[in-house]
Amino acid sequence: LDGITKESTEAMINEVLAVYPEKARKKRAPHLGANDQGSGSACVKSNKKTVPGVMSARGCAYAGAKGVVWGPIRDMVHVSHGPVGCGWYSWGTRRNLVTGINGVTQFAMQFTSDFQEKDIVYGGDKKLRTLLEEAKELFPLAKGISVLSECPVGLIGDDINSVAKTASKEMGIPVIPCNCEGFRGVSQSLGHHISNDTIRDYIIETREFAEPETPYDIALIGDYNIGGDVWSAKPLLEEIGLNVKAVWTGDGELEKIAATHKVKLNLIHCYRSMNYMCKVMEEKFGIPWHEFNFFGPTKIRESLRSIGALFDETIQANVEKVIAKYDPIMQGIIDQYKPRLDGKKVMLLVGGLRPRHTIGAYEDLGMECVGSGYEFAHTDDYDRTAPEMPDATVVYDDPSEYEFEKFADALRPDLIGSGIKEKYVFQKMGIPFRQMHSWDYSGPYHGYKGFEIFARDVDMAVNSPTWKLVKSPF
Ligand code: ICS
Repeated sequence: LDGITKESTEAMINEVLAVYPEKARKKRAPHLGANDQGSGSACVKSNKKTVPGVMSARGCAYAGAKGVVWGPIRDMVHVSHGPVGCGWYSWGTRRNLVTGINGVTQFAMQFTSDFQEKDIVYGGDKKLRTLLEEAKELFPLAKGISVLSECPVGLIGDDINSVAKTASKEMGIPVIPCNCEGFRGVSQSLGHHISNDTIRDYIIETREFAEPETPYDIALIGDYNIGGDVWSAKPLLEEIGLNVKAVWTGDGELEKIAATHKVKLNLIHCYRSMNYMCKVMEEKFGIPWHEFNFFGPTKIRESLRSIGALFDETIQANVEKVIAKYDPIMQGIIDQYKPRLDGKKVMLLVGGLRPRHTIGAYEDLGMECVGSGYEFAHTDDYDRTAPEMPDATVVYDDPSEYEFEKFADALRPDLIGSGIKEKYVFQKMGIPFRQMHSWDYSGPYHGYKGFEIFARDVDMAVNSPTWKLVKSPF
């Protein structure tokens, strides 16, 4: 990119690191780097404990289990087991939308065991047992119950596994214990892994699909229906002739997830949160898996063709028909918004997937990504990021608020895409912002349907006349 070289990026990083005490500087330095696009491998270290004392945007293992993997399954009761706050503050905020009737076919409510002091002192197992029975009585149509442990449950040594086991037997529905206490690991990422393991141990292979098998049976893995993403991605996969038999886990159904060992192919959107189960299903049932990206027409086109290549000529012909149908519509959107966004610079910091997945969509609109990073990505995510980011641009892993602000000050982006904790800081600095976790109360952003909304939202943020009224401290 214009004006960005390996030297300029490294100088910028060194300037930011210079204010740290030596010990902190040594710890943070390997997490900040200049992208080496050609290498195709990570330029930073990752998945390490956050340096104490700095502001991190990370979440916890409970968040990765309750908020991310389990919460979106619509026909189960998900119990936040522990004090009330974790359940309350993780209720509805991820915008993983669901269909159905609340309390009848979907259960998007806050269920918590609401630990009090006496539960901490005497243990909460009895309370959990009572709660499970009450939940079953109040919501007899729920297909199962997940028990998601908050920190105290692990600290006091409660045995939720045995409570769940007996309750499940006596009540006749799956009760799944998930030991996802927030203190485990270094971020929400371990919560994903623990939840994948729990699906492996308690769910998969316990059901069969009702309909007969076809060669086109697939599962859509790692789409959580944020702002309705699944409702854009699933019909698109169906339009090319595939049978989407299960969705993990956006607007998901327990029994379909449980029968996924019968599909022919797993198509995975969010690699970070669900690569574990794809690998398990490959090893155990011989199901191949394939990564794809439904952000922006360029990546959608590439993805549809790469998916088609795994099937026969019928699907491949359908893919070309679908591309030919949507390309002109997408070009219309690009013609409308690109003149307003061409050459604008964007910086990204989101969880573990979206920074690398959305770059192509910004580029479709003529924008350039000048900085990118993750809260909790691992080396395999940074490897996948290298070819997507322009060469020599800055990559930051679990950056502190200070680092992110200093990079923004140096790079002066026209847009920042990150989370709620960053939003108001940057808006007060006069920088347009989009929340790229919740789609800023908009969405869907996946698929062809999503690109139109994405383009409108980005234009609305970048070109809003409001920015003329903000006095930037820069
Ligand atoms: Fe995957 Mo926020 Fe996903 Fe990703 Fe994951 Fe989280 Fe969200 Fe973010 C997620 S599963 S909740 S795509 S829907 S934990 S936006 S890695 S941080 S980038």
